[in-house]
Amino acid sequence: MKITDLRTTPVRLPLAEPLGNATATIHEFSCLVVDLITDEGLRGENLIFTIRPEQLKLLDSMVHVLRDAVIGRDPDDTGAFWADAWRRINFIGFTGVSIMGISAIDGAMWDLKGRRAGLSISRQLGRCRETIPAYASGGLWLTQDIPSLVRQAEGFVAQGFKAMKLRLAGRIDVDLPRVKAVRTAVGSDIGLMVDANQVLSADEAIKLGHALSPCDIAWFEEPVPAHALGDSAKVAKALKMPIASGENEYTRYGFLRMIETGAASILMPDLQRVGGVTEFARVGALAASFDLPISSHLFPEMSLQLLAHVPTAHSLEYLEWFAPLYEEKIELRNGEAVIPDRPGWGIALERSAIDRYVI
Ligand code: SMN
Ligand code: MG
Repeated sequence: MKITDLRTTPVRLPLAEPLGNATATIHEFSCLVVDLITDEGLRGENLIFTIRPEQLKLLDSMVHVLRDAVIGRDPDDTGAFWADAWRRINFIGFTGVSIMGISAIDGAMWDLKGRRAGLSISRQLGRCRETIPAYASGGLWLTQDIPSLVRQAEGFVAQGFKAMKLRLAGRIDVDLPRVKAVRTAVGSDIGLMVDANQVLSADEAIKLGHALSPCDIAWFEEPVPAHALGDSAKVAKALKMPIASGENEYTRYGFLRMIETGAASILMPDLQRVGGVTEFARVGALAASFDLPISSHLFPEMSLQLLAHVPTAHSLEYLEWFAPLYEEKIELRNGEAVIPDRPGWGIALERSAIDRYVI
């Protein structure tokens, strides 16, 4: 069996309510569906996205630039594709859009390989578990006031979530009352994470971390700019609460630097930025070598397959952003997500929904 075609479909997914973190207010997602087709008519699929519509053509171009690395290959040869694509991006760079292009094709190839074998991606990689704790991340935005935060946090608890994440502004006067209100509303048994989306200096982060520590913070995410690994390590040393980071990190080399510098003790690879299934699994092995927990960033429907496999998997970031594009919803049981064991990703894109939102 050989891969004979690569197709992309641009999709615009509008949001009912804008959502805000410390760096952006998001009104819509600009997605790219990536399909690989074989000479036997089998198809493998993947999804990447950007929050800025004007960047979508860049993602699309990058995927097509890597076309020659995948056309003609056997779908099982994911490692060979990855190595070939890596060699091809030498001149344009080993991070950023280059890796997003690799991720997009790599994931579609894994889906194809799984469908061909009749096995889930996690079964092909090797499964460690059937379920994974899911934390509620689709809410508690900066665009909400305190009564709305409290209402939503209580709703998450009622849905069975045992943990949730709140976005920070990066200012003690703004953040402390918000975090306190949510902690009071959910009680002491619920994990409460906070995410500063890189807006603080190390000293500011240490001050804010100390101010928030009576609220029993499960992790402090991206306190400082993602590239400032030394600053992140300084924050990690100064605070008792764990530092989580990695959504803006690329490939195993990036995660190795994070580990070596002590920048974070909870690693958060993102399927689109880390380098796809192939590289997420490698980062999983790297994390396991240091006994460091892994929590996935975004893409919950697909990340489940990796969290099944990674020995030190900690939690799933659960949100329903892309749920309208999928045939099935993630099954939640008492705050845990059930990891599908159906061929490929195990949760397929709904083609009529793609047609509805196509640009
Ligand atoms: C996040 C990432 C992208 C858009 C909005 C929010 C956030 C997360 O950093 O961790 O989900
Ligand atoms: Mg984050």
